Amino acid sequence: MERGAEEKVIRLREVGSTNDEAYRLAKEVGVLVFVRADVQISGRGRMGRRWISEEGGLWMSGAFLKSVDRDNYKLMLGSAVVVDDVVSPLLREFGYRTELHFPNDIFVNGHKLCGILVEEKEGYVIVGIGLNVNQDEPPIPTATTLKVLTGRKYDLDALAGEIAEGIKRVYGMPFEEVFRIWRDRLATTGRCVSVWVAGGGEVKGRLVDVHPDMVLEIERDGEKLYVPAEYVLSISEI
Ligand code: BT5
Repeated sequence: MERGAEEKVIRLREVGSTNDEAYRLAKEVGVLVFVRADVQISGRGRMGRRWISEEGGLWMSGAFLKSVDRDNYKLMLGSAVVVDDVVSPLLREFGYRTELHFPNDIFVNGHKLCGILVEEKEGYVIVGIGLNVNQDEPPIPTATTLKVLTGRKYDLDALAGEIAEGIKRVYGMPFEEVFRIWRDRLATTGRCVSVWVAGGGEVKGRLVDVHPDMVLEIERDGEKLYVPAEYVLSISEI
């Protein structure tokens, strides 16, 4: 995606969750503001999971007014593409390739580098980016950080500004265009996955495709199954 002017991101020392701060500020100030915090004491992932947010990582959020129905999906998918665009050139020179996993995780060498949480509250779509950057050690064994991979330290304000600017641009794009870019980049397509479906248990099969109405097409023993993304609790490769 194209580049424009970097956004200013408000830096806070320690918060519960930047998603809550971004929402509070958007309501109070009435304009879109991005915030980042050095530390989150109750950083969260999807479905109540915990997100470890110690110093050195980039923990940032922005709260957008929801104007059309699919703004949430547009921001959910588009922000992953934006972060991927920002980090992949930094990693490429060290011989690493990023992988986008459904719906918006970024992995390198099988380890999670970035997770994204999109929440909705009273007309707002809140996008939270968790990117492991300057931590010397991965927060958990299944994770990685830019520093662990490259040995370098990165400017968090500059990364935050680039990401904020990119997400703002995505917000102004049509859903179909964002979806197409995301789907072309999704590494999970064609792979064998285990999908936990709300109210439906585990489905194992090959992820054939994700359709623009956000329905997953899964092939299991020659049979096609269609699972709407909102019912997907988790998806992992097998
Ligand atoms: C996510 O959830 O991947 C979304 C994470 C979003 C975090 C950002 S930080 C800024 C904003 N403010 C917040 O409070 N949240 C957002 P999920 O797919 O549910 O993944 C959670 C799982 O990832 C956990 O159960 C752990 O296994 C793993 N995990 C926890 N902390 C991690 C970290 N720092 N790096 C990599 N993996 C982590």
